[in-house]
Amino acid sequence: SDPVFLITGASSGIGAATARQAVHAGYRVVLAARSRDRLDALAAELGGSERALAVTCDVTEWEQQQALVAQTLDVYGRLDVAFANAGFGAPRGFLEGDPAQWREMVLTNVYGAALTLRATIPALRERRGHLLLTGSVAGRKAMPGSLYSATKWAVTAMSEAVRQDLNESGVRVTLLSPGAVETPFWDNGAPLPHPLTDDDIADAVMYAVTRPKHVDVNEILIRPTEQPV
Ligand code: NJP
Repeated sequence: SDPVFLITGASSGIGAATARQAVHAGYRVVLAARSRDRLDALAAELGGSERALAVTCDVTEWEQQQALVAQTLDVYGRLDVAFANAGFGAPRGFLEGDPAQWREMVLTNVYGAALTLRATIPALRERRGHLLLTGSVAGRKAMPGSLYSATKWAVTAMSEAVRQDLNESGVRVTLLSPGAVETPFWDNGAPLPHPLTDDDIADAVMYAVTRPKHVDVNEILIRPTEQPV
């Protein structure tokens, strides 16, 4: 049977672009996010239940992440690649940020990603599979006043910590660290004239997963050519 590629944050942007490319490359995909309608539309576009399974999942809820993996194994019988990609950036910094939004952001970007690792690793180990995370350039370089940046530093650290946990089990770990990508992440349009596209990041994901099994691409950092920091 064809290998299975699970993606959180699959309802738009980088996650949706990756799902399209993964199906094109011969994977069956599991699409996870909170927006049922958008997941259903994408699953239909990708060929329906033979190729794409839409699962409603809030990544901040452990039971929902467990159910996501359980449903994946029930329906498709295996899990080969998991992409912990769901996340968002609360606007404004330490001077005027909204604590309620901060709570959601920390839970989504940090705790949610950790739960995805926790839920998927047992099945990935069985397949000697591949784990990917979406960090950020902001997870390598602190951005002024940005708690978002701090959440992505946590993702960077998590990727290296889990890699060391997993390297003996044959599971590969890749961190994607993008600069500005034109997606709904930016409410009012990306802040650069020539941002990356969601497919630029999906290309990098597919590069990492299609290397030979002895090659573990640990991090891919990509900026739009004109992005200074
Ligand atoms: O943004 P967007 P991106 N549970 O808004 C989902 C990082 N990044 O593709 O739940 C489950 O199109 C949400 O789905 P829904 C960024 O930090 C971006 O740009 O239906 N899912 C949607 O599918 C993030 O980690 C840029 O609302 C949840 C998806 O997440 C990743 O790239 C730069 C959720 C967000 O898709 C993908 O973002 C960079 C939850 N609780 C890093 N909350 C950039 N765009 O410039 C949200 O360095 N989602």
